[in-house]
Amino acid sequence: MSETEFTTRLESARKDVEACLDRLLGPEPLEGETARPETLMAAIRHGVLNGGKRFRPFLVIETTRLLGGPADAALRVAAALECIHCYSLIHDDLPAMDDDDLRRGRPTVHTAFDEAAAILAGDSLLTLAFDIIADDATGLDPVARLALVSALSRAAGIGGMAGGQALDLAAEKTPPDEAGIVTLQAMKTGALIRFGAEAGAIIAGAGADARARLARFGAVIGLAFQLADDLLDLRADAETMGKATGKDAGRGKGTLVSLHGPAWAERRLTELVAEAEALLSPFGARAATLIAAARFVASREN
Ligand code: GRG
Repeated sequence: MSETEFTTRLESARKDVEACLDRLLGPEPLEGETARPETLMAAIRHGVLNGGKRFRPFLVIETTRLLGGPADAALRVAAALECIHCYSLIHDDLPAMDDDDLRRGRPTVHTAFDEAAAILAGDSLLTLAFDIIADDATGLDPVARLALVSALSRAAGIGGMAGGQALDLAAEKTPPDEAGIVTLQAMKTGALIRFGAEAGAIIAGAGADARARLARFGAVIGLAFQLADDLLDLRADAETMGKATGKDAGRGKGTLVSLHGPAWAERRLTELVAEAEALLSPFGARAATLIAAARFVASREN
C-alpha cells in the first residue's frame, strides 16, 4: 500500500472517530445521568476534540476490518480507546506530572480551565470509555463486550498505562536499567496500542490464535511507537540545544535512544517493522493497511 493510500485511510478513520466522539460528548444527559455540567463538558471537549492523530482508534478499526468484524461496533470501541488516551494526556499534562502548557499545539486543559477541571475531565473520560463499550448500542454480544472491558481495564490500569506512568515518575529519582526502560515503555505507551490491535479480534469474534497474533503485533508496534517518540524528542532537544531549560532540557534522558544512540534506534525500528510484518503474514494481502501502519509508526514525524 502506498503512503498516500495509507494517509487517506488514516484520515478517513480520523474523521469517523471525531464525529463519533462529538456525538458521545454531546450536552444531553444519557439515561441514568442527571445532567451534564456545561463547564465540565467544555473541558472534556477541549481535551478530546483538539486534533490528535487518532492512531489507536485506527488500529481498532483496521484490525476489525481485517477479520471481517462489524464496523459500527469497531467505531464505538475506537472512540472509547481514544477517550482513555485523551484522559491520560490531560492528567499527564497536570503540574503534578509533566506540567505542560501545550498539547497538540493548544493550551492544555488545566491551563485553559483549571486543575480541578482537568482532573475531573480525565476521570469522566476514563469512566465514559467503559460505558461506551458496555452499552447495548455497541451491538456486540455481552461476552464480547465484557472481554473488551476486561482487556481495556488491564491495558489502562495498574499493570498497564497507569502503572507505567508510576514507573516513569519513579524513574526520575532512580533511573531504570535497560530491561526496566523496556517494561516501563511497554506499560505506559505500549499497553493501549496493544489493546487497539487486539480489540479487532475480540470485536470480530476471532479465535485465540488470531487474538494473540494481533496482540503481539500491537505490542511490537507499541515498542516502535515509543522508540520513534524518543527519536523525535532527541531531535527536538538537538534543535533547542542551549535554549532548553528546566523539564524541557534533555527530554530524551533514560530512554533506549539515550542508551544506544540514534543509529541503533533506526536499526531497531527496521527490525520491529519486519517483526510486525512477519506477524501479519498469515493474513496475506488483506494486512496491507496494518503493515503500512507499522511503517508509519516507525517513520512518523509527529
Ligand atoms: C496519566 C495515567 C496517566 C498516564 C499518562 C500517555 C501517557 C501516560 C503519557 C504521555 C507522555 C508521552 C508523550 C508518552 C510518549 C508516547 C505518547 C503516548 C505520545 C502521545 O501519543 P500520540 O503521539 O498523541 O498518539 P496524539 O496527540 O496524536 O494523540
